[in-house]
Amino acid sequence: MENSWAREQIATIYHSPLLSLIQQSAEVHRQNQKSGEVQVCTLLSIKTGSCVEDCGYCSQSSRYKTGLESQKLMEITAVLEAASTAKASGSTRFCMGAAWRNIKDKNDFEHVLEMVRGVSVMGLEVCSTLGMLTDDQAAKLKEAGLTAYNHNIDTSREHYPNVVTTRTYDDRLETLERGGNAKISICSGGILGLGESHEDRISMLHTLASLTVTPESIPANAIVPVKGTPREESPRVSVWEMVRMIATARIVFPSAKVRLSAGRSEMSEVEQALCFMAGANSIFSGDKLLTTPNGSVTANHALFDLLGITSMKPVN
Ligand code: SAM
Ligand code: DTB
Ligand code: SF4
Repeated sequence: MENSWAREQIATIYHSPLLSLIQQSAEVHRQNQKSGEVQVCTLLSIKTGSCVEDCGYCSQSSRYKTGLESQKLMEITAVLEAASTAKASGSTRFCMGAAWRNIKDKNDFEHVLEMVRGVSVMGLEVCSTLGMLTDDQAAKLKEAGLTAYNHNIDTSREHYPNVVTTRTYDDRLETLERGGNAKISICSGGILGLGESHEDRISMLHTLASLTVTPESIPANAIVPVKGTPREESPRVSVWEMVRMIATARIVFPSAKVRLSAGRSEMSEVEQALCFMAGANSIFSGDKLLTTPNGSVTANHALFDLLGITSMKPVN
């Protein structure tokens, strides 16, 4: 059902008058999910920097002088400690990110599998984003207890070559396909503020809606301009753009989590509340995303109290 959208239908929703779009998305949200419930996730960069890819927004690409300190794969115990702290602070999903083009077999992958197993037995949902996957790696991650695999398509097929040149759009779709075939939930979304048009945003949603396996979560990131990258001068994305995108995503994917991701710490409480009303129902909590600052856990608790939001329970 969810993946039977025609591009024109998505375009019509996207271009609706903003207030009526928000009303419609809030209604879809209320009918399909518990509104007032938001999933709280924690991100951890388990391997940082020195990435061979050239994603034009990324602090971790070795092509750009961003001043980021690289770190090899973290120790398993340190990762499990971070997951335990995340759980104690109220997160129900733990997402591990590695600055790899693709997962290499042998030691590093075995360590990641161990991390996945360890986080999974804590009763947290486990997500990872490790670059491109093979079928065999996907099966092993699933077996270790991985809930979801994050791999963003970032933008439309047409605009993509203006953002990344070292791997293709089809490479990304193939990885998503592999995760889905292994029965891992798919987490895939994109970034606003990469110089894309409204048509690109609509196409991106249409691509996501046309995947063989419908995404279980859709991150909506606003560009975080990182000094030294080609996107360092990107202007801030207006909250109205974020709200329009989130509301459209909510209507197109009624059962998915729509995650208000990068850029949230730049938003006021009122702006975040608007995003929740438009259908966002997942956030990253904690001081840091992967390499850039995020709002504090205390600020999140205060916002949830203010808005009467409760934290979603894990599915596994
Ligand atoms: N290396 C892995 C990959 O690319 O699949 C995982 C890590 S990558 C940093 C995860 C996602 O974060 C990217 O696909 C992108 O959508 C988002 N992201 C990275 N840097 C960002 C930035 N400066 N602003 C907004 N989103 C960003
Ligand atoms: C996603 O879409 N956003 C998160 C998560 N998936 C891995 C990452 C955001 C990264 C923002 C820039 C940084 O902190 O390096
Ligand atoms: Fe590497 Fe991922 Fe950053 Fe691209 S987004 S440069 S693949 S870490």
